[in-house]
Amino acid sequence: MTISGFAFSTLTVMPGATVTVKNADSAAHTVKVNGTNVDVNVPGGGTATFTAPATAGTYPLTCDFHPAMHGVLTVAG
Ligand SMILES: [Cu+2]
Repeated sequence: MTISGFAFSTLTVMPGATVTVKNADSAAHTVKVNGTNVDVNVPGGGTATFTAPATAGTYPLTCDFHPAMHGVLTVAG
């Protein structure tokens, strides 16, 4: 997954996959996977990883720092 221009790229992953997030912005972001306890900090110009949910579904993504940021993570069944 990439964060660029204060926007999350869309991504479909398998359950439990390790997801790498690359932040192309100079600002720090978080990836909060709503409905789970995942909320990782991604430094400006940096990367972070998290484990995708084990249950298939569509999970809204938000950023703690920028309430206007919304994305979607799809976990394939
Ligand atoms: Cu952000």
